[in-house]
Amino acid sequence: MNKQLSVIGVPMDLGQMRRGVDMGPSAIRYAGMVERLEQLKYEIEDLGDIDIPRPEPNADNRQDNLRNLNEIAEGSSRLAKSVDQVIENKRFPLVLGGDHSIAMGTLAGVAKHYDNLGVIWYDAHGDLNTADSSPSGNIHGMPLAVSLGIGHEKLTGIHDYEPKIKPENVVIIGARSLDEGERVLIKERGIKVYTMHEVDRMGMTQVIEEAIDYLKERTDGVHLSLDLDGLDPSDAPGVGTPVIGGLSYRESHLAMEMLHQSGMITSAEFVEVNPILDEKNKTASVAVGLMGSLFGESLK
Ligand code: 6HN
Ligand code: MN
Ligand code: MN
Ligand code: MN
Repeated sequence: MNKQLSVIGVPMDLGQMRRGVDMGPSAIRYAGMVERLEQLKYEIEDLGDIDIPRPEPNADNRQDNLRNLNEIAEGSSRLAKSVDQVIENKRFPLVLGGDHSIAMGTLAGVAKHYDNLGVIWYDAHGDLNTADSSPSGNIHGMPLAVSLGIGHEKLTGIHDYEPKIKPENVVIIGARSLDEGERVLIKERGIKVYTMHEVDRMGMTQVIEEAIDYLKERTDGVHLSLDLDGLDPSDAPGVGTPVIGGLSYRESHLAMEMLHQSGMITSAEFVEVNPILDEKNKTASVAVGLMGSLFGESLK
């Protein structure tokens, strides 16, 4: 793994309705991220936080069922530039959210550097909605679709190219809340999904082994987009859209260790940590624990 990490915070809360997730990057840093990774002999540069535009007071921000469209597009394009530069500098981008809408910006900055970027989308949700299929108008439910080139052009065109990724290079893990339009897209585009049903039947070991083999065959880099609501709310309560019946900390810890051993992860983001909804910074600490495993902590 690249031993030079650049951390980028993204205090974005415009992709959904609950305030507080903009404090996710601070909460994760406060939970000891830098110290934890320094112990693993990484050289860490913290680039601070991306400046996120604030919406005009009283503006009609739900135009076209895309709440805060312009501000999110602008914030994401700033993030894309920063991530792009980090990779240009031969460093590993580690992005801290913020709600999951930021993945549009992260992927825009990363995917330019690969012919076939793979993506592991670790999440209770598919984040494959468009303005037409979205039940909420919340853009944090859309970033995977947008990155595939499906959605409003202000979003799909972030960083001036599209699509960022191909459907056959995506693996979703932990899904248990998919909207109707998302299911259609998964079938139509042939996106690989391990729902909780598969995780329960096969076990996390086999799920990750298969995912690694699948991505190894077809990709030249893999981005991990980890939404903390992929975990069960008992382990990660500080998220805006919790769904019961999720992945345990132990399963996730194992998944991260196996991904580390695969050596295939080339960029990562940890999103949806909301300290206001959390219990004593538990969810941020879980995020840091998972980073420890992803970046190579082991007891032997
Ligand atoms: N996330 N599918 C729901 C929606 O509003 O589109 C929930 C999305 C959650 C998004 O957790 O990143
Ligand atoms: Mn998500
Ligand atoms: Mn989610
Ligand atoms: Mn560990």
